[in-house]
Amino acid sequence: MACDHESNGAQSNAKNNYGEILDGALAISHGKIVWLGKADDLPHYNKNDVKVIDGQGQWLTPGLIDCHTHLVYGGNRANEFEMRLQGKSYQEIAEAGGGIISTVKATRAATEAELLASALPRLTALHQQGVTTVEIKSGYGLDLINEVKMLKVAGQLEKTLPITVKRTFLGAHALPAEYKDNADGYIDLVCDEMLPIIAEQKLADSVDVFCESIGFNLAQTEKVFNAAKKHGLSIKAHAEQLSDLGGTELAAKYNALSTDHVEFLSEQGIKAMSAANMTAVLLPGAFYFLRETQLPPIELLRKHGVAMAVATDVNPGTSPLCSILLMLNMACTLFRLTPSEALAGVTCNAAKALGLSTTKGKLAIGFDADLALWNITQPAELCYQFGVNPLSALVQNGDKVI
Ligand code: DI6
Ligand code: FE
Repeated sequence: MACDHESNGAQSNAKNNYGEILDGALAISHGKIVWLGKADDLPHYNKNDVKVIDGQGQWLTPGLIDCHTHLVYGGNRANEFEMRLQGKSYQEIAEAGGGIISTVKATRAATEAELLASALPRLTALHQQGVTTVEIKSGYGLDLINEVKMLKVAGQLEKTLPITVKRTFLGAHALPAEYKDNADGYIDLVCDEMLPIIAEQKLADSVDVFCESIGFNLAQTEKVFNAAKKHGLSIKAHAEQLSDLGGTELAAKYNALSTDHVEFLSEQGIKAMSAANMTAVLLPGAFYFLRETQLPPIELLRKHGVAMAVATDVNPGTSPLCSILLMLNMACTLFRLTPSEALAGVTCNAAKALGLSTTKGKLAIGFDADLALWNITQPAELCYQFGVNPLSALVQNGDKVI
């Protein structure tokens, strides 16, 4: 797959390279890959000492990684979907108490158990399509108690399903009603009260900000990045989704892992990402669901050797789509990624976007044995066909879980 982004050169998103080993074999010990190569070259082993899984000629890939979701939330927004189809705009719906704030109300009203129960089918759907690592953001609590509640639920999900969960604190997602007209006051709350406690209780790995005209401005975003840095958390940004505010260049200055969405990203922003070795996370589900027309600058990302990840962005407002395989298809049909690039986007480049590029997202010695076995005849099938689930086995940390 198009994974050699470490070279950080123009060829880094090589268009048609899966790095395949035909008639291959792979050995696992203590949850790690310890050998891989041609089956004929497999070192001698004693059949009584090992458990053998016969792949029967199917294709084995790394377990898939969904590096951007908001899958813990209360309620849903199907009513707003209907309203939009009857001609109401996103703005009108938000003014009538809908939008992100309606999900905040439902999330605050839900107990941890209720949030867990509603998130589980969404995560299960991803898992059944080969996802072994998922990132889950907070951002529908918007106060300490409810942001902590969401992050705890994300942690419980990891204990409920055999899946690795990375958590991201997105307190700076939207302005809660009680801080209307006081965005700076809310950012102080995020930086001075929420973030230190969340970091201390180890409830998150990263911090994210919705840097946008309808989100938070550059100065507010920078405050959150500074606080994240101070507390040793890595940084991500929702930026350049609806306009080009320059959030990506700011994120690059703070050595962020990724900028996500990026439809409006400029070449200057891309150069900054390349210099900071950041990943661009493409979210074709939100592009599709919002009927966005501005395409992300794929050709320029290729030109500057910026690694591209692909994720679902599962959320109730702009991407209620719990299918990583659908995202593979959309990344190719809507964004014109090659299947090799799209597959790199849900494996090695998704790992990079989560700071996991030395342990996950590749079939390589020393990497975690997270593996997906597919009943397909060529890798492009994972991007090409949709609606039939070709997953035939899933291994997480060396254990067969499907
Ligand atoms: N960008 C998005 O597309 C989602 N959040 C964000 O920062 C929207 C979330 C929602 O509408 O609930
Ligand atoms: Fe998002």
